[in-house]
Amino acid sequence: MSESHFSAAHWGVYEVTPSHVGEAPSLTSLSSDPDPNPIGLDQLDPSVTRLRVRRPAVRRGWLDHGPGRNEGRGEEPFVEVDWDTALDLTASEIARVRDQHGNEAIFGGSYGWASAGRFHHAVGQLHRFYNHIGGYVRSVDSYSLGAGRVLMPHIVANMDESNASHTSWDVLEKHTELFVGFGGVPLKNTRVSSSGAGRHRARGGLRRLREAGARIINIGPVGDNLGDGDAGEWIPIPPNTDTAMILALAWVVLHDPRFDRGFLDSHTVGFDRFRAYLVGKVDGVAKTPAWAEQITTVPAERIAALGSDLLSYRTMLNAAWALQRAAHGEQPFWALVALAAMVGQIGLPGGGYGIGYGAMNVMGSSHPRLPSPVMPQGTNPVRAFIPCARLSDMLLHPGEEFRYNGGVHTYPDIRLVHWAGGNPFHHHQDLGRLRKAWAKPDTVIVNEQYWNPVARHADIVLPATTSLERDDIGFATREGLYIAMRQAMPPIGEARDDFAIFADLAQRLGVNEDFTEGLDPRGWLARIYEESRRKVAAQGIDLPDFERFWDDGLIDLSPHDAPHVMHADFRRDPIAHQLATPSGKIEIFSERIAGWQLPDCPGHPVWLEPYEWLGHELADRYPFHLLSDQPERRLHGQLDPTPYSRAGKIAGREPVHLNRTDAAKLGIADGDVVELFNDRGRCLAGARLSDAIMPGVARLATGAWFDPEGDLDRHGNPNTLTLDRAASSLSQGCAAQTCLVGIRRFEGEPPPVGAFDRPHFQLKVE
Ligand SMILES: Nc1nc2c(c(=O)[nH]1)N[C@H]1C(S)=C(S)[C@@H](COP(=O)(O)OP(=O)(O)OC[C@H]3O[C@@H](n4cnc5c(=O)[nH]c(N)nc54)[C@H](O)[C@@H]3O)O[C@H]1N2
Ligand SMILES: Nc1nc2c(c(=O)[nH]1)N[C@H]1C(S)=C(S)[C@@H](COP(=O)(O)OP(=O)(O)OC[C@H]3O[C@@H](n4cnc5c(=O)[nH]c(N)nc54)[C@H](O)[C@@H]3O)O[C@H]1N2
Ligand SMILES: [Mo]
Repeated sequence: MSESHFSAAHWGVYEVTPSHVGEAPSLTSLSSDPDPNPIGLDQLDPSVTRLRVRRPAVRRGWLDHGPGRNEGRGEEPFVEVDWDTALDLTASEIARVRDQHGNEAIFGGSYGWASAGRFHHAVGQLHRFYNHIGGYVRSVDSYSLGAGRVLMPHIVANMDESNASHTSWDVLEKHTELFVGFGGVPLKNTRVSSSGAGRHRARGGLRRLREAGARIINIGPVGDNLGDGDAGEWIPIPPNTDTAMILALAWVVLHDPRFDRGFLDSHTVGFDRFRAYLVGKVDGVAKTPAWAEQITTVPAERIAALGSDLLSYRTMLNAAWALQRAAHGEQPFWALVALAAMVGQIGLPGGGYGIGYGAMNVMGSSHPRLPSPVMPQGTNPVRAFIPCARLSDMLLHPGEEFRYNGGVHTYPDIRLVHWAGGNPFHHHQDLGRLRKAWAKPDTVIVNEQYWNPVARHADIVLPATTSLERDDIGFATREGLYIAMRQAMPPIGEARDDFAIFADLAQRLGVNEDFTEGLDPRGWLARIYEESRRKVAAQGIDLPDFERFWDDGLIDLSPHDAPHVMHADFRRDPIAHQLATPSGKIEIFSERIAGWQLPDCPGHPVWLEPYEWLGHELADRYPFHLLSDQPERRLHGQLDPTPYSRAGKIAGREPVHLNRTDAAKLGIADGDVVELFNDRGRCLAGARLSDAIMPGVARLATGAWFDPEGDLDRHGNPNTLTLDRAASSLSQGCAAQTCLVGIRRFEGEPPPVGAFDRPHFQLKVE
């Protein structure tokens, strides 16, 4: 721990300078990052470290009465215990549930982002551990891309492939003349890439695109989504209505004299079915700009003009991931791909479609695509699973059936929940409902770094280290770096690595050798690095050996950068480079999906009314569409207590962005405490007035640590309000962006925010 070295985080790479013994090291951003961001630089501030879990802790009622007495979960004080006690209790409870109810009663989905680092990835360690003791009920897909991840492989490509193969910014800069972004390209989101954003490229990419003369359009409810100064066009559109506009653009393209079927005939299937729908042969409604205007409020002439422009220029059509995190979220993605196919530029430099320029840093990278170092997880003998966003449904409705991706499955009966590296009290919708569901299992075990809402809702809390407190390897897809993440400081309190925690649980359950394979962390790092190095060598790139890499600290792959065009091979030769869809082509109509006869996801893109939206009668009671978008100053709930995150709050509460005219009508001034409410819950927030948000829309970012007092969240967590209903029976994806709320000024003295208080501890009374 002597000289300066590196550490990777999802939001960037740090240069770490150790300090004197007993003092925190100092963190700065990677010097070669052209657009570093401040997230996490202040994570060692005492106001943050005071919230670390220092010792294992057990909920009072669970300690006194054992499993199954759940009333006090999330309410009772904790009792700190020593590691041996905690591990004995945990291992014997796992053994009890396994023996009495079987491994199908253990939920180990443990969805969440955990921390960067290829070995100590907490979720992976948990899965590996449970695989060695007979398996666990897993979760599939993500909250990020619930609907998209299930739909896209049927019609064009799987999302991992897609994310890693987007056309690079250097190509866009040279060729794109018109960039149309549904949801814009919000730079705040490009701060992050899973496993370690290296050098932040989107700001520069957008700027150079603009300087090269491209016209950039942001279509969405939020106006300031296009980077520096937001110089660009903004077409406001109410949330969840994009599909109607995209269909109308397709109608315009279809009726343009320049429309050419060439690409559709050679590279797609099913266009005629879609065409029949567009012109009204299916439901008697032609999807004209005038039709779309009624739904979207976007003037028909503006849609007509834009539709024509799509054919006049080299056009990139892009959608934010948020569009599919909604009721019928499959439709905007499918419609966008269909429209891009009709425009005919897929596979041409700078043309076609993008799914999430602006969702993460990785999109648009020109770094090489290499296989990552991986920690093997073994195999899971348990077949039962859930789509991750069906968590409460599973806990509340064991034995009930659900549809997913063409199949019918059954919710298992869960007795034990174990989470490491995720926070359901951050990520899940309708937290009031989740609390009821969460009270069902006999026992909840959580490995956590901080006393955050998920730790507070556990029975047994096992304190985990942070990446600064352990050795690891940083590597993220197309981020161009291998990072030797050398331990920068000793663990705080008695925190232990998740690997060590699971190794000790494995010891108590008799599978320690299988779990560790006799290797310590350094042994594992060398093994997974060397395996990755061999695979990379097969792609013609030589990496140094592990010792050399560890000494150097960083491998920079930029000398291997190359411009990239998504689907270029497929365009050139659709037979030799066929897609992994049933037909090998882009499926504008999918026989497979149509065959499942799902009323909420038919065989081609359609407009379906969202469960809640501004066009719904519920809007009379709850007249605001709530967007719960990604937070600028943190990653989800991670690092919410940092000074940087807190500096974005209004008197300690999360800001809710409101249109000025709406606020005036409600008598709300900038900085006021307001209450957001609907039939599901209530929360407080601080009003931030803006012209860059449509009337009728409210924007409250996720991530404020849930701080309930009765049915009121005092801090501003939008998941107190969101709807816990699946996007469709195809995907069962998260539909958080489909949510209506009412808003009023909070009168009187607002209750203080308690989210960052330390939990109440009791001493163990023998
Ligand atoms: N309303 C609404 N809800 C949403 C979204 C939305 O747009 N709107 N977005 C959704 C999306 S896209 C996502 S991806 C999810 C994100 O949801 P999560 O990924 O669950 O959120 P995080 O706050 O990142 O949770 C990660 C947790 O892991 C802990 N952790 C970090 N490193 C370690 C470690 O090494 N060991 C252990 N044991 N723990 C560790 C952190 O302290 C943190 O509590 O939220 C979803 N929820
Ligand atoms: N700083 C930071 N960056 C992050 C994250 C974070 O927590 N912090 N989380 C990361 C994760 S896990 C993910 S999955 C990605 C998510 O990436 P996204 O899902 O794309 O992110 P959001 O911020 O939810 O939405 C992006 C924008 O879409 C717009 N939008 C929302 N609904 C609609 C709609 O119906 N129509 C239109 N046209 N626009 C709409 C909103 O203006 C919003 O600003 O972000 C990643 N980036
Ligand atoms: Mo996500």
